[in-house]
Amino acid sequence: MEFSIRYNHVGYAPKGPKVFLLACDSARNPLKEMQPWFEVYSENGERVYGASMVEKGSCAYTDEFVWEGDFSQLETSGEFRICVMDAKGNILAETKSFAVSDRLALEQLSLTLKSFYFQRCGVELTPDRAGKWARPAAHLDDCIEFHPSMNRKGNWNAHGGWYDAGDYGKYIVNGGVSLATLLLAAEFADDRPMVASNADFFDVGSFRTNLLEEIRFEIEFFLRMQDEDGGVFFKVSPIRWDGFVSPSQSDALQKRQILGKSTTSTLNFAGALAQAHRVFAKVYPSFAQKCLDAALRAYRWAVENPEVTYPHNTEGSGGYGDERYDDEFFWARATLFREGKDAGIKDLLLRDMDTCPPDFAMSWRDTQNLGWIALALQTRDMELQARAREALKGVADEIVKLAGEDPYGLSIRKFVWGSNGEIANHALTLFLVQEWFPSAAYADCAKRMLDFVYGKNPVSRCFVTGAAWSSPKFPHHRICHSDGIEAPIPGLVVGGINADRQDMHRFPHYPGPQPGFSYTDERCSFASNETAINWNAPLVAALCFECMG
Ligand code: 9MR
Repeated sequence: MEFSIRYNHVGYAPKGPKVFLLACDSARNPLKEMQPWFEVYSENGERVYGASMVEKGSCAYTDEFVWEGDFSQLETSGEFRICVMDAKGNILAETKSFAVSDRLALEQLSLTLKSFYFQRCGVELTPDRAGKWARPAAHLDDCIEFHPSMNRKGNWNAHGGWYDAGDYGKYIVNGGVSLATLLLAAEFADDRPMVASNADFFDVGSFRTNLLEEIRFEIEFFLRMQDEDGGVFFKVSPIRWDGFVSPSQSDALQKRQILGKSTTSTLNFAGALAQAHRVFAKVYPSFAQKCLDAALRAYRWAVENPEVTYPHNTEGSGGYGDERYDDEFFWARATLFREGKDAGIKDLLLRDMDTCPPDFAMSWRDTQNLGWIALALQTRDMELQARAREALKGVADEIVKLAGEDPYGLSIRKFVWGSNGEIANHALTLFLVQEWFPSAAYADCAKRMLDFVYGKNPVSRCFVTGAAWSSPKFPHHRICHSDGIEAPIPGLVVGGINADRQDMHRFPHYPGPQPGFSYTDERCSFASNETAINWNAPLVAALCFECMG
């Protein structure tokens, strides 16, 4: 029989919840009514806390029996270890040392925000900012052809933007939802103090300055992706999937093309750029106006072209296929309404609210929560605002309820592709609702979800590169595997546990047959070990809320 401790490998905040699990690889309780207990030791071996573990029961997705330990009362900073014992004092399991410090969330925030810089396409990454991961400019994409399916002659300038993930594609729908998520963080971080003075954590001044600079880099690319008629192209991709080569090698090996336009990419663009207007108005007013004008032109194109499907070509890139448009319409309309645009939008919004109820979180496919959030934040119509806030509160309450029923504290009920992104997004929903309905329960639940991402999970892995001893070493990420640097680029969250295991034909070594063990730190595991901007973005936003206290 084996016992393991599931805990946050990076550590905990002094004032935050501090929980961990003891998991035994048997679905039935082997200790019967003899409750295990734990002790926490400081760096010099002193016992600083002790308590008994609380039975959580069996975990259906891992076939484990699980107990929870809570040492939230320990509020001192330092390095600690936990040891769990049975009733007779026999040691069942021990942790490695971890930190209790109010710098941790800020360090992780800066690490994951920086990961967007490392995803930049078409520009040189300089040693002063990129360190050993510096690389020359490649994939300039400033003069590329249209995909044959578009039947269009000439070239297009689609320079810049972030690579989507471990591949070298650039996709508007995923870029847009990532932008919107980061823009939310920017809105809230506006003039709120972080837990500590933060300038030393970031490259160019404060968190907000770095964040805005990174967001603007992607928006400049977005603006280039808008066609003269207002419609927005869907993606830029290599002709065939790249091997594990560097951007420069990929450039030498094959051409890149532009594909699209679709209703989803165009509305996604409209939603993200209308929100950008709000965020940039104070700092770069003329840029902000450009974003709003572009958003309106995109929205009008979509109204004229309400059901243009996505390009189905996946020979060199992912599909991001989505045949439902009402949630994207809702998002675009709600953000435009918030920016003062009307022209019949409000009537349509009322209909959208009925057809697109809020979900636990947003995703690249289901974007209605971005509509609900925009309505909850706007001040043009207080009745709509109250309705939106209540609706999101209902969702947050459901998240808290579900999380309370799960041994690992999760509100997701299936591990899908990018589960870590989904978990971070659920946490983000809670942090947002906490802004309108202050209650410790929301933030507490959200922080426990972040613990999962940083190590308190069935595979005992910190899912963010470069963050802890158990971080992924072999992410499915082309740059990481071609740059000659042993350590992967830091700050990238990998997709994580994915019960669908779409990569079995690549022979990954998953640690067990149960759904909860569907993660492996191997390059071949694109279904569990890839990183993507839409998973990094909610992690940045959730950490930002955590840092704001
Ligand atoms: O995150 C996407 C996931 O929801 C889909 O199920 C999956 C298969 O279509 O694709 C994921 O997105 C990938 C995209 O298609 C291409 N770039 C890498 C993305 C992350 O794996």
